[in-house]
Amino acid sequence: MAAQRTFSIIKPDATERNLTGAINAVIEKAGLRIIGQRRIQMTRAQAERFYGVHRERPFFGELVDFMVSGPVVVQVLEGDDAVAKYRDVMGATNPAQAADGTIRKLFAKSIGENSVHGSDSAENAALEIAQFFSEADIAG
Ligand code: FUP
Repeated sequence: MAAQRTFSIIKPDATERNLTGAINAVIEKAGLRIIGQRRIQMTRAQAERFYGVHRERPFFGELVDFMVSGPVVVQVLEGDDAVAKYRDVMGATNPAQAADGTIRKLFAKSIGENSVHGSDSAENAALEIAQFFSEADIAG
């Protein structure tokens, strides 16, 4: 399979515990390349747009509050089958159900404070990357 891109966020619960490097080590060990990376304080408008698909869900308010509660690291990852591979590396949304060795099993605190985001399809990856990166800030 040709190299594919996916979008990742290292979330506030992880940056707060100084885990960016530890998470990046798991990403790189899995064979994914970090080809774009920026540490930002997300605005409420950015978080609401990013998680707009969940707007009607009961946890939406808490999710947005959490995503703006501290800095995040937005990333573009590249590799063979990157979307599916990163979903595997992340583990299940709920860390109690995540497989051994996954980022969420290793680091997540709860279903809400679950350390990382990864795109769920190539189409969404392209949209999510475009929300946070220009091509000039990505070098593969
Ligand atoms: P994932 O794709 O694994 O990040 O999971 P979802 O897209 O289903 O959920 C997005 C985020 O919403 C999760 F990372 C955390 C939050 N969430 C909750 O807080 N409670 C839930 O019951 C489900 C999701």
